[in-house]
Amino acid sequence: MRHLHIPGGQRQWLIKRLGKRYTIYSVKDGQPCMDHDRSEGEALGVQEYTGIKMKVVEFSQSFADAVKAKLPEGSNVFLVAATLRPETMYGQTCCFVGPKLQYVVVKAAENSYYVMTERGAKNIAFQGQLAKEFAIPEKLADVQGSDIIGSVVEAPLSIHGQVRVLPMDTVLATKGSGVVTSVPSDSPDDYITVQTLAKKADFYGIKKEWAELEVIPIIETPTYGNLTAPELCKRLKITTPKDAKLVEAKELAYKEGFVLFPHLCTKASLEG
Ligand code: ANZ
Repeated sequence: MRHLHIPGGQRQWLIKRLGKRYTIYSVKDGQPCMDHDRSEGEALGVQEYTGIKMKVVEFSQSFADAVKAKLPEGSNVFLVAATLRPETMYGQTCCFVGPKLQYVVVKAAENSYYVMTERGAKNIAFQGQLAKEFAIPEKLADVQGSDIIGSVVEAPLSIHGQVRVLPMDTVLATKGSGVVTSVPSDSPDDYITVQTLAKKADFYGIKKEWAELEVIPIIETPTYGNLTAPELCKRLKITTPKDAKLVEAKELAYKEGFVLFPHLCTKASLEG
């Protein structure tokens, strides 16, 4: 599933697929909106993400309490993460939500419901991805991120098969779907967050082992080996998820692992 979002805060423009072309679309006017017609967000382009659907296979008690009674019996509920690195999904070890963020449950199809931020749901509604097309989606339930933590989701391509939903304080409400797939082998943000969660499991209200799934090597790079994110965190002496050097680490990881060598897989990941 693909969807787009407009970077940079709350905008009133959404994106609608017209024929085979994406365009900035005004919900208010019910038509495409050219750059010079916008009251804000002039010159903004679109960012394409890949949506990763992760079916909830075990609900935490608070997640079940918030949503189950509001959905038909036997419904499938998916957390939908937005990623720029779908090629790294083999190494997913958990799924992050922002504990303080609000999420909604919207209908995607018969028996199928998505969990994401209201903003994310609004964006994909205008791209034919939800049950009701070209309309502000009706939310069937609200749930706070902290209530979802501890649930188990299917990670469709991950070698681990099923992973836990864990808290990440740096998840932005204004980006993607507000749900993040964690790949600690290649994302320095993800690596340092799972390390911190494992170290302070009690503080975060999780079980230590939930954050200790094996970090899987996926992409071999000449400079950083096959565990780019751990190596970069070590070299740049990054020890907390709030470290400003993470911006530089992310740039270096993208440059090496994605732009230069997107196709080099390690034996382990191919055989896994
Ligand atoms: C898996 C992954 C693996 C990612 C990897 C990156 C590297 P930029 O480039 O800054 O746009 N992400 C998605 N939504 C997010 C949110 N609401 N708050 C915080 N982080 C979010 O970053 C895009 C990446 O940021 C996405 O790709 C996602 O992590 C994360 F080796 O997915 B990625």
